[in-house]
Amino acid sequence: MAEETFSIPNISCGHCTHAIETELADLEGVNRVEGQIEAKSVIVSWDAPATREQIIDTLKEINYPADV
Ligand SMILES: [Cu+2]
Repeated sequence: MAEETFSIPNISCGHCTHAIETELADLEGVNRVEGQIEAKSVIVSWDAPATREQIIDTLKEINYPADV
């Protein structure tokens, strides 16, 4: 299992983290998504078939690009 904390500057409120959590949780293989409003970050745990690239691409698509 992989886990990473992604820094996402566009996070400003609970709606942002909720949108991110919902979208990432839809990806097959993603186990856990925990948004942190104050830290403007999201902790993601995943297994195959999900990939780090896929998570980063999805964040970009929903207009919450990760600062990587
Ligand atoms: Cu928001």
